Amino acid sequence: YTEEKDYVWPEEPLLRERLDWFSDQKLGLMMHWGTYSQLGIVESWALDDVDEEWSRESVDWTKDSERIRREVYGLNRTFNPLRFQPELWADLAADNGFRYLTFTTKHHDGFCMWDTKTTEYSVTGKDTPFHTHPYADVCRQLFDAFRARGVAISAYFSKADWHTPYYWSPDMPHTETKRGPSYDPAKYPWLWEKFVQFTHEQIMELMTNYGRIDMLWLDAGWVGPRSGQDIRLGEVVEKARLIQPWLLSADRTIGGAYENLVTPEQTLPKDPLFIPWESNITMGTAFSFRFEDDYKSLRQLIHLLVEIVAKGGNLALNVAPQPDGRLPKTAIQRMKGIGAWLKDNGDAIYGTRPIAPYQSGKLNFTSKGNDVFAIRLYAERETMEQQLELPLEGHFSSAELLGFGEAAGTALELAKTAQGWSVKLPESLRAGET
Ligand code: FUL
Repeated sequence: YTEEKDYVWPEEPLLRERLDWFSDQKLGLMMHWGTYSQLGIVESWALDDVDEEWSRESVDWTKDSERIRREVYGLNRTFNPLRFQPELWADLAADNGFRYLTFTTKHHDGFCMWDTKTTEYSVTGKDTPFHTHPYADVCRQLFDAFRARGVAISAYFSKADWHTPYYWSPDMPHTETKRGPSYDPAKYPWLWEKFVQFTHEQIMELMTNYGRIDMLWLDAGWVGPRSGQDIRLGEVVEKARLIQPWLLSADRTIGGAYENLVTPEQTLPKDPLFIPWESNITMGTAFSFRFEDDYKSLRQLIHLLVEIVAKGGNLALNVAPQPDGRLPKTAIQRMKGIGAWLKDNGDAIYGTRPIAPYQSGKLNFTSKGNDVFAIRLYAERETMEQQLELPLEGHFSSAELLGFGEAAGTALELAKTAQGWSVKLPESLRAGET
């Protein structure tokens, strides 16, 4: 991901304001849902048993195209999520402290989850059984439902598209270009231009017909001028901003003017970053639904959130819906657990900014105005200490307890020490569970 020194701050005051807003949100819900969810494997691009591989890098197009058509492109014919309840997803997110939704309008497989005129390969395309359902326009249903509950909308859109013949063309001589397109854009500029137009049209449909969109989350960082795959992104983002002037763009091309948000994936930066960023982290082991999956524990998830926030970022936590439209039971439990924790501790999370030091042992610090929050992360069944040592500079006039439901607001004994400050933890708390 992009380092601070390569980050380009936008000049427009509205965008600066929106970046500040973004940094206040702290918790987003990312959802990868599409026809690939039926495979129950790692990603839309992982075929057969090729896990975590950019399988198409190794696929020989001429040899494997039939197999790909059968295995992946045919998935629209069975996609029929009759148990899709957008209101329920939105309630769960809003009630449990998720401030924005990042939804896969189109993943690398090219299947569109909105009502597009650009291709039949979509939820409303006639080959998709779900297209007759009143909820067929999945993006509309989700965006409206989440927005109605005060959750902001981020439209994930993969710039690479392994379905359209404008990107993966069976008719053009195949090149060795890693991560596609299947042909050399320099040799076939007219075909590449078709792809550019197709991509612009799709993005503009989303930006024009789907109400307020706060963020355009562009995946496939390799699609950009540097790799000879220039889709003239600036042109389309600026066009989109005529309709959505507040639009933040998360391009992953590394350091470009349209990478307003930096998005480390399945990882967090070693140190705090003072630019707008979010870690995209899966609740299970993959972005897409898997039939059997290991979920991170609630404790792990909360620790992740705290560490990310202490480092100045947001957590976009990925939940992978089932192919039938239901959410996995464990995902629901975890979301509720996070929500319960945030009800008690949200003040130390939302709207905060990092301070130095951001961490000291198992203590994490955040700040808001004149307040500093110290968050002690406990392992399971760890004993609570009698007092916490806070290596903080500056003057503090009082300390109080946050969290712990009823006990919130309890004044804590505060003392100046040689290294900073210390607070005593009440005896009654120390008897309870950490
Ligand atoms: C990656 C994609 O390849 C993954 O499938 C996922 O969408 C992640 C957020 O970005 O680049």
